[in-house]
Amino acid sequence: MTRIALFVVTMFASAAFAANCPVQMKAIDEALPKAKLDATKTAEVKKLRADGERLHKEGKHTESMDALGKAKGILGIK
Ligand SMILES: [Cu+2]
Repeated sequence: MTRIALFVVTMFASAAFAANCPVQMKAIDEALPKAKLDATKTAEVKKLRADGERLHKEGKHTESMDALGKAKGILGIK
């Protein structure tokens, strides 16, 4: 029973993450042109954004959200 419940919770969690990654990517895409970052930071955000998209496509939503979260951190958005 516990295992099934855990599985169901995991499924819901990954579905939520799956829907959330593109939202994060969009937020980054919108914030990046407006952000006043130096070249190094901009490159870092772009790299994390690209990593996030790749991980999302690979189904690694937790890792994707992690990378996208870091990019948002640099941009100073939530
Ligand atoms: Cu995802």
